[in-house]
Amino acid sequence: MKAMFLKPALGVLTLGAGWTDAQMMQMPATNMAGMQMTGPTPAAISPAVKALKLVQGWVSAAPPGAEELSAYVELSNPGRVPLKLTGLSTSVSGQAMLMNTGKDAAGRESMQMAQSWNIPAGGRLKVLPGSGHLMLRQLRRQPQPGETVKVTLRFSDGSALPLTLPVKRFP
Ligand SMILES: [Cu+2]
Repeated sequence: MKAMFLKPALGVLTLGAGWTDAQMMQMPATNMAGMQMTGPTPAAISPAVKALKLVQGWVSAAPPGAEELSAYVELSNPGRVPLKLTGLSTSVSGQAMLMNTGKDAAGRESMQMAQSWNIPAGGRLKVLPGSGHLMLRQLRRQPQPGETVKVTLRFSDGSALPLTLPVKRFP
């Protein structure tokens, strides 16, 4: 889908600082059109991914100075197509990954990067404390309770699912 935005026209106004509105109005339409740009292609999303329901989700509030933190989501898949979550990106971190958490043979807390997580048709994916988390690294800022964070989940079918998650103090 092609989307044309008016915003680039503001660039023309900035470049032409000093020009009167009347002069701007007289600019040939072709010149104006030449300054227009095609906006970024909207991220693809399949009907199956679009149908996913966010049952719950949040980003942990970051203590001062934190360089990484966890986010959690529970998704239900009402459709007949199994889906596979393969990664994510966020507005607040330079790097984000899927992490499984559990206990090692000695009973110690451990975590391990996951390549993907399946969301069965008619089933749920629970990325919740005790089982796993979305790990946000290289924080650009420390999200605080009351804020929201934009998270984009990526799927093996090429879909990108944008979510807005609240920030909560946890545990
Ligand atoms: Cu982790």
